[in-house]
Amino acid sequence: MIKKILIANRGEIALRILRACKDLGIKTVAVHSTADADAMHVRLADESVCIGPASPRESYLNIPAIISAACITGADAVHPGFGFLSENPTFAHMVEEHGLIFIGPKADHIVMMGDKIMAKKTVSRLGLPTVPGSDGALTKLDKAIKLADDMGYPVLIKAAGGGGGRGMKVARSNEEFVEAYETARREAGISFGNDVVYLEKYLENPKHIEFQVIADQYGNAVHLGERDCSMQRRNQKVWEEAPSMVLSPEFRNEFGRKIAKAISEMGYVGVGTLEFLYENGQLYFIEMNTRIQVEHPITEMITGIDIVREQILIADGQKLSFTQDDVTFTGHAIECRINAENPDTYIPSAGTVAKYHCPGGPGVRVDSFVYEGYKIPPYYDSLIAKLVIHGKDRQQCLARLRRALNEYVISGVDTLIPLHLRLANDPRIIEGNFDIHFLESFSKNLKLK
Ligand code: MV4
Repeated sequence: MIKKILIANRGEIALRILRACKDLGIKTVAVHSTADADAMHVRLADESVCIGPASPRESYLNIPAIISAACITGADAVHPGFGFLSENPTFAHMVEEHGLIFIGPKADHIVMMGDKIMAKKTVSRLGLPTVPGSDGALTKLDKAIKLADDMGYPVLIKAAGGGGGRGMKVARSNEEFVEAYETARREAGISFGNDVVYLEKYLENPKHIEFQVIADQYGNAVHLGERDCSMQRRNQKVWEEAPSMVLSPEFRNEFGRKIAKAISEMGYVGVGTLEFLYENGQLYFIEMNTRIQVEHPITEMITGIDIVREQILIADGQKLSFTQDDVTFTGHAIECRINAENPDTYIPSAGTVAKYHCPGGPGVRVDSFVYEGYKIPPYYDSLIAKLVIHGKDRQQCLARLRRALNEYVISGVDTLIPLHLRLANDPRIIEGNFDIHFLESFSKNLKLK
């Protein structure tokens, strides 16, 4: 049994992993930069190691420092959380090379899903629907133009090494294609060191639906339903929901089981999220994430499954303690990301938390690492809390969300709380009528007022 885990992350996910470890009686090692010496996960961990200065490159991305910390503290395993090194196959491999358990999928699967062309090919071969487009990389401009003409515009040119919305260019006509193609390749080469691009039919107004899966080392794979992550701004998720409002229980059951079967056939181990676009009643696969996701708590709220706990038990070589038939979906959950940002401009707002009061009561969970007097460092992402609400149905969930947002006190820095209150009171949101473009237009309209 794993006895000690080094948590190679910071912020709320570090605290989340630490809590799962404590529930399992597993010792914890926190690593931190000089800027995070006073962080909550450092205070609550059994041991802590400073791994470098504030800059992520010298601390949370510093592979030798993190592995050294694991070795000198005698950790058995390393949990990468999300972001930072969580989808870095070299890190996964180096951890294993040093005789430690990497709490995540095999490095080969991280590589496979990190290449968006290979990911689509793999998932398509396993029988899941993908967005129509090129069969592989676009290598010759004339062939690419012909394919785009044949597919019909608009088309989307995507970087194989991209993902999360980075490195995408829309072409709405033959005349726009060449510039979009050349810009996409140039920017991909600069951003990802890989200028390989591929083509997809551009879906104009989709929803963003992602399925959570979990698989043990014995081929048992289970889906935990889907999440609607359409409420995004510049590809940054702000508000997520489970279940979505568009899938019927029958469709969820059938499609989810197809996904789980594909994951099992791939020999995938650990937690994973398959991202789809939903349009005209169809789901189209776009990419797969091989890490725990920020929004995992809403799936936990409707299934009652502690996903981080299961991740650790899988890494420890244990069989999944539940089958697909054991998984049930109860009620509705919404997660609001509380970023330290201006609610109108989204400009990050670092500073000291003057007053802090958490909401509570039925159906309210707050995953946060801040406290009164905490100084929010400017070096990292602006997520300071996740407000996670559960209700018997979506309307009760929204009512509880409005109550909790009104109870939540964070002063001294700007936060997205006012934005979430506006969203939770908007008739289109209450109706569930939003796609991936909603928040951009909602935010623009606000600025005009
Ligand atoms: C798309 C798309 C429309 N058509 N692919 C953005 C993030 C990455 N997961 C893929 N993304 C998109 N891929 C096709 N063929 C629209 C987006 C997209 C998006 C997707 C989900 C949530 C928010 C988004 C915001 C902008 C673009």
